[in-house]
Amino acid sequence: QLDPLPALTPEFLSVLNKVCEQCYTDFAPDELEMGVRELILKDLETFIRRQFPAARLQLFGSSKNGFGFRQSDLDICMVLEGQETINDVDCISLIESLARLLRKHSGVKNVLPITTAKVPIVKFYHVQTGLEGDISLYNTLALHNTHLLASYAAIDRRVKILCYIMKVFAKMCDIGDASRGSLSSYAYTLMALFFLQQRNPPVIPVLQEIYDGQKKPEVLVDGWNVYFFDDLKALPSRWPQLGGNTESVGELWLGLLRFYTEEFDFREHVVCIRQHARLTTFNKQWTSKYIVIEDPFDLNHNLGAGLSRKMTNFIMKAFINGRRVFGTPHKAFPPIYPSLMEYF
Ligand code: 3AT
Ligand code: MG
Repeated sequence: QLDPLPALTPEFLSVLNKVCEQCYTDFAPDELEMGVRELILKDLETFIRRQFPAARLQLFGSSKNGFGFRQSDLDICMVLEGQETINDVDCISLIESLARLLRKHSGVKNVLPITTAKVPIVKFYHVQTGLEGDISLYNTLALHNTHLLASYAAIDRRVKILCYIMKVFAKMCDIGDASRGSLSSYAYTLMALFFLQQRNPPVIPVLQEIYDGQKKPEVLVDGWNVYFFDDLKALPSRWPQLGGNTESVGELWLGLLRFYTEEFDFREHVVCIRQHARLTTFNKQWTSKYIVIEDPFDLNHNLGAGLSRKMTNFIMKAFINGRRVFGTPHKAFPPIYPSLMEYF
């Protein structure tokens, strides 16, 4: 049972809003830093193309989705022009050759191929910027989900801020590292977007449900439909509720913490950003896990599938503590978090 929260006073709400706004301004990279990422990409592409002339590199993840930190990793996807897909065996051998090649590049260090993961990658460290990076092959769905997230981020400034706070919160509570058994940043971003779609009135629409005619258009990638409405200039005429929600980011942040601790029934429902109607865990046959997050395109993919019971409890406790900390009036929050964030 949760303790009831005191009423939100205007003074406290103003503190909460300031913290939320500052969290965003402190950690959002500027255009210069985003430009540096493109330069690193070009340099790597030029280098790789000396041995693999068909290679094309593209950034995805938080370098592109609008939710990047200064220190976020470089997520890079490589494809070979003129080749549609790659099989598992070729993928692993290409990753290994790529690793051998990158070891000869003087600008990167700690080159490490990881071929046992679901998505094989080569990891590296970029010396001049101190950024970590990885290259995956034919990670096409990730390019599409990056574009989907970027579109949501572009709809309303509060979306960006709230997704940022969610990521900062996850990293600070040590619940945001999928390689150590918790959830990825991507999963937390989906949770924040789902909350914003389910809020009453909603802050954002379900872009995958906006289309002309009776039937959703089909754009197939790896067998999944990646269609979504991305003509954001036309959104006001397609989604009349736009602008209907006028809550501040502070209200929304506390609203999110309350949503996931008081309202959302994890046993019954799936965190699912592709439809507005609630999807049940029974429906998906995903009843053995408590936290169930459906990928918006790969509908067989539950982002919570790898969570142990212990980690699930740890994550839920972080949300419960967050609700208490952010829901209890303070005169000001201690300015400790910028220094804590330095390692991200
Ligand atoms: P950071 O700022 O790096 O923490 P991010 O959004 O870049 O946040 P990741 O580096 O964890 O997140 O992931 C990069 C992209 O890879 C995001 C998404 O397009 C894809 N991705 C990550 N995890 C998953 C997953 N479990 N399932 C499907 N796609 C994923
Ligand atoms: Mg990343």
